[in-house]
Amino acid sequence: TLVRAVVPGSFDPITRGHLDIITRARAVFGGVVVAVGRNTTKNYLFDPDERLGLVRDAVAELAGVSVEPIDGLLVDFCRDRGISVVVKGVRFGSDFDYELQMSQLNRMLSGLETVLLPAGHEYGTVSSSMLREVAANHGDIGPFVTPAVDAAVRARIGY
Ligand code: COD
Repeated sequence: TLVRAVVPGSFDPITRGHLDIITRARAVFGGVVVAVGRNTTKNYLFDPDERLGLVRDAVAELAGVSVEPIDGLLVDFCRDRGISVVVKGVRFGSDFDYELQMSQLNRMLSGLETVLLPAGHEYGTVSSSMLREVAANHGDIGPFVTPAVDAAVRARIGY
């Protein structure tokens, strides 16, 4: 397929769960644009440029995957690039409720379609917020992230 998809997220920081969704989205679609955005209800550990840099590093080896920041609405980001599909990962029921609500809003705003991928079994329950909590208490998040993300988190928190 030549159809490209956007995989949006906060990526604070990017985890192996996010990487699984990005890799699987790329296997289904002809190209993937990873959009590093802002959820105004969240407090971030890393600023937008840091999150963008960590995502770029994590996907550097994946062919057909590019990374860009989103400033405004996801629907405008997609329209500007001629992309009509967004891919999201779903871990548990609460993700589904949230993604269902966002997908209906996005489709009413611009016709943007959402494809939900079930989380993979290996990293399916990992969340950036839980990893931030583990790291804040100086735990080891190494198995769940890339070495560069592990180093960046340790440097930020100081352990
Ligand atoms: N396995 C599978 N999927 C996962 C995993 C995992 N372990 N961890 C996370 N995911 C999925 C999430 O379910 C989500 O689909 C995606 O990965 C990104 O997750 P986060 O937590 O990094 O990102 P969010 O949910 O904070 O991102 C929100 C956006 C930035 C996408 C959203 O706020 C947005 O679209 N912002 C732009 C402004 C806008 O248009 N707002 C209105 C939207 S209606």
